[in-house]
Amino acid sequence: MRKMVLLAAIGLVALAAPANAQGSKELVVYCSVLNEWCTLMVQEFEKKTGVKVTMTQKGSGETVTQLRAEAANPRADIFYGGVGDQHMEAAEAGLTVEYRSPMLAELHPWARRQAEQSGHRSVGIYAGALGFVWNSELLAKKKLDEPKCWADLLKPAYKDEIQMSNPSSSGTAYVTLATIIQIMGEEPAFAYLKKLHANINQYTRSGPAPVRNAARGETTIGINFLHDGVAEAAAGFPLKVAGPCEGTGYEIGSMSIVKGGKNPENARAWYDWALTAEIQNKAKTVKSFQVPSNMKASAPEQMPKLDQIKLIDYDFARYGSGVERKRIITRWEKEVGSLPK
Ligand code: S7P
Repeated sequence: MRKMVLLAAIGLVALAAPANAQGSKELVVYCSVLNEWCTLMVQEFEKKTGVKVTMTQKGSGETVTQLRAEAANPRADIFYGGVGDQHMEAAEAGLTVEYRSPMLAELHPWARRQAEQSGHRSVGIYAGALGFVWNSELLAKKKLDEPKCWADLLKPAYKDEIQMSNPSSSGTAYVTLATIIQIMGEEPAFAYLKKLHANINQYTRSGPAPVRNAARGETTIGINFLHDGVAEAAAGFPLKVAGPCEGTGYEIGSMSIVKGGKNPENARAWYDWALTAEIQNKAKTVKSFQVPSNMKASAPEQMPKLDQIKLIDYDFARYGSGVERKRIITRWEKEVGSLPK
């Protein structure tokens, strides 16, 4: 009888507390910033807490796809970094949980707004503007002008010289579509994207890929987050960047706690720690030059300042919505992505 009572009690405890929740020394992070930054975060967190971190690096679009696939049996605890729209999508799909970090008060209003708009299922960790990145040596060799405006990208001289990522897999590309729609209006934007198609040599799977390809001379121009271009320039590649003259959109790179993760206490510890100025200041040491969300952290010198770029009033609530996102991407696939080259 006593044995049965004991077994029942153990059963109840097991139900009440998720596996590994108490005293766990593990954490699984799906990381969507550049690999060097992911590795730095893992090393610093392990050093500080003694927790063993298992990290997988993937773009934010691909990470949301993976979180959806694993929803019945989640493997990850934290989705760190990546385009804020993707975190909104994950929140809307019920893949992440609400958490109000005590660190919220230290964050810029734009980072707190991401928290509020996602029902506190995510929070902003950095911001970065979208624009053009080009290989200045290749551009000079081909006697092409520097791109200054979205309108410039339609020039016949740029035929097959431009790369952008594919909105079906990349959050960066989705920000590009949403930006062009907000600047031009939807119908003119789609007319523009169809013309732009003639000048695109490849739609890459991941967002930062066009920058890497421009650095290595595999494309002349990329449509990217400017900080990714500045990172490759800092590594010695002949890259230049510019914000478009008509204005441009931006991302609020975000972080979320995965629903059903096995190590919720460690996830919250990572979340609070990742919002501190101390760790955010270290991103630039590994050439990640986004604007940090903690107001006490310093913005990297290397980046074009956000107040010197013509930023649009990006409608995160509308363009972060899953329904709108699906509608725009489906329309793009049907009307643009499927066009012959
Ligand atoms: O610096 C890296 C960066 O551009 O990559 C993130 C994101 O994972 C891009 O994902 P996609 O492949 O889905 O476009 C950005 O948040 C970040 O700024």
